[in-house]
Amino acid sequence: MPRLGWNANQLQEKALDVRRDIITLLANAGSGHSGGSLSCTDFATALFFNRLRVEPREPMWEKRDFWNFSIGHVTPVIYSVMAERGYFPLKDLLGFRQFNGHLQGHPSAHDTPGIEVSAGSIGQGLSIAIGVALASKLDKNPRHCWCIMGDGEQQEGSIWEAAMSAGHYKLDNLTAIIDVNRKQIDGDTVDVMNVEPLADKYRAFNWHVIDVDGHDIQAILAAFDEAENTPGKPSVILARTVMGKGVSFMEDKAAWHGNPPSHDEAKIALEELGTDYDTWYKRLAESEGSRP
Ligand SMILES: Cc1ncc(C[n+]2csc(CCOP(=O)(O)OP(=O)(O)O)c2C)c(N)n1
Repeated sequence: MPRLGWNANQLQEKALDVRRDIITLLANAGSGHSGGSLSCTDFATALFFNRLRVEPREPMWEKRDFWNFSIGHVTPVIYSVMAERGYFPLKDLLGFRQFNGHLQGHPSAHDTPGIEVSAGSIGQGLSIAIGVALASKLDKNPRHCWCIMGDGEQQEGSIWEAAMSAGHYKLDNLTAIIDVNRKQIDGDTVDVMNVEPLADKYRAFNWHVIDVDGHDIQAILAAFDEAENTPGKPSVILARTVMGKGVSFMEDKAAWHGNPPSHDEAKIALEELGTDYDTWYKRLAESEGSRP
């Protein structure tokens, strides 16, 4: 099974690369979602480089683990981890949000190999992952299904209908990860419409709940182990994160939900991330892809 199994130190370094990719592709495109992409970076990197059984050069490999981002707007992190993992060349990240490119602003299964579920309309992804998890059980396919959601997204009623069915069908081959960054497009989630206590709600729907610091890679890996090995119920990992994590002027600010950094802001951000814009742009532009 092609699971990479990288350790926490390796993942920490890769997460830094992913943050640098995110800033560079956003500044280059001049549009896109910074905040949620940076809050998801640590667990997304851990998922792709430690956990998922996937074959990036053969995205439809029959026994692949299933993954989908129900928060389709976080394409900067989705495409960055995909490129770093070898689904397509890193230089493609510079084609983000360009006409006729294959990396659209929201994920498109028609355009990007490896993206199985088009997204953008939030609240839909969990239902799709549940369908795949149910079908996988019927097919006796040993794959695990991973669905990433946002905390603001939990305000969608469709999520709870899905959550009820996953608990009912005891889908222990399904793990949801919720990016609990406490912010959403219009401000603080608690003010827009409070979704907490998420742990109690998911427990009431017969889920196994794991509450972690979503930037502590070691804790994330332990949560993955626990989720995969809890029998008889689906698991949800409540990843407590900070919107815009890693870039001082973006951290914990809802204003960065859907905005890209300007070139000047990207320069500052990349310095904070230990590199500079020209170096990182060149790394992407001249790369044919880094297959680990
Ligand atoms: C059905 C639907 N309604 C509204 C939107 C607009 N929208 C996009 S993201 C978002 C907020 C999502 O908040 P959260 O899940 O916390 O994501 P984050 O802000 O952390 O990236 C909204 C309302 C949408 N994409 N789809």
